[in-house]
Amino acid sequence: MLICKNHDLYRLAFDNQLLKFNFNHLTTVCIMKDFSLRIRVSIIFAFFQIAILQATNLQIHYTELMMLPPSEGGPKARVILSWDNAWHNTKNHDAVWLYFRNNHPLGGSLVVKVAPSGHQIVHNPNNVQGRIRVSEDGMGVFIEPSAAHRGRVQWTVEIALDAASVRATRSRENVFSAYGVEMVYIPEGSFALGDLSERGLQYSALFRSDDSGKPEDFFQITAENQVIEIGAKKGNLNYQAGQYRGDGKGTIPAAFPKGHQAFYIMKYELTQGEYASFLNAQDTLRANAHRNDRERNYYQKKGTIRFENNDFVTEIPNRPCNFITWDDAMSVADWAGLRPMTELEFEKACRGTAKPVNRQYPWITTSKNALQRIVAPDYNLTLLNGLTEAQLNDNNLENFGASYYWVMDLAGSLWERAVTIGDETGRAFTGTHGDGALDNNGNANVSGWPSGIETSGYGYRGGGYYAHGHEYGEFNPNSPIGYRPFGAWSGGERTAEGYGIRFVRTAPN
Ligand SMILES: [Ca+2]
Ligand SMILES: [Ca+2]
Repeated sequence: MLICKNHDLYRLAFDNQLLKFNFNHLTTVCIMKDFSLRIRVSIIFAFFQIAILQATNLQIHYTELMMLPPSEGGPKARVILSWDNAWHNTKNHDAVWLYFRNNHPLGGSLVVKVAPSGHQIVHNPNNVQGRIRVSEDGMGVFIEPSAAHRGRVQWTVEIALDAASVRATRSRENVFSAYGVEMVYIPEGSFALGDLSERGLQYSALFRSDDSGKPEDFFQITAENQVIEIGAKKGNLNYQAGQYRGDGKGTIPAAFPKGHQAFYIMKYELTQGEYASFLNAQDTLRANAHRNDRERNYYQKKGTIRFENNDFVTEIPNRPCNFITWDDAMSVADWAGLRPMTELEFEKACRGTAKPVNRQYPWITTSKNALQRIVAPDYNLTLLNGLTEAQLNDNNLENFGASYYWVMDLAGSLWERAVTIGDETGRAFTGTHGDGALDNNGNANVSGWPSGIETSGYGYRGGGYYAHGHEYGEFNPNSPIGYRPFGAWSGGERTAEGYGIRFVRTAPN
């Protein structure tokens, strides 16, 4: 999604003009200003751009790399970003995960880390109180409304960059780029897992075992470092073991992410626009390892990404991204500094801290009759009857298919892939975040992450939409929170039309 190259930018920068670039129905406005003042004190070697559009219109209007001397705080990124329908209420808030790369025009994406401190909001035209939380590993920052608010936010932020990583990735050709993705904050707190309905238990929902292995109650998560024994013993976590559902045994160690600690989860499923953006940042070899546009029936089954003029483009960037394997998805997560969620985090993000109700959907009720968010005949995820996400509130979650925390589409749209508690590989997951760099083949290389197809370590939750004409059922398109008939099925070829992904990140301390 590179829109300008460096030499153009140099020229344009001194023209003091307002430029508009049209891209995928997305208008990126670059306000070119007089930099003469700043040039007196610093060298601007490159600046600009990349905008990722999401359903609430996240826009990164403008990015500039300012090479300030150490006496002025060292290198900084200046970014103008905005999105609609942001919120901060008594329950939680949303956020944008913002991160930086130096990308070669021919592909090749190098991490530019952020500094531990020195970040600030420098312009706040809508007067929305915001804050910037920096990740301990320097992979990026969360920018979020920090006081009661509902509606649009726009901020100009200056993010202090790690000088060493700027030096290491800087070249005449590389283009400094900012990426953002909308997230939802899931607060720290105890919660309960499971579904005790007869149907839920048949579908291997989780429960607290009595001494004969039968359910005696929902299972409580009371601490992040809780060690959980699985199996038919009083007080254990238990479920009906079986193929695709898990081995029904083992220990979930202290380090396994349980959803008790605060974390951020993507507000929407990974979109085709975001996937195209990921592919564009990679060199040819790595992009080829993950491109999905050449798969059989791709365009008949909701795919929209095309390779044109050496760029991956899509005219429908907001459509959820299908036709990706777990490994494709993990490459995006590693590159973006995020990680997969666990199936325990999935349940927390769905229902929050309230006691579970049998056969409950993420919108807290037990019915899907009021759902107004559907996959339309044109295959776009659509709100019916003129609803817009600006109207979403705690009393109409079921119209929007929004979770207790306002995470969208956790049931329905595409199936959610999550690290499973149902096998040893999954239980060994410790929640390490991606570091922005892929291996030489373009694959994720994070310690402890599951990989492969029909191997182990992950599974599916929430149900998903396949194609028009499929009979509706308990998994098409929406599934109750607790059902996990494929909770430990680590399958899914790249040609699968109904499987997607979303990522999470543990909240900074
Ligand atoms: Ca989904
Ligand atoms: Ca890596």
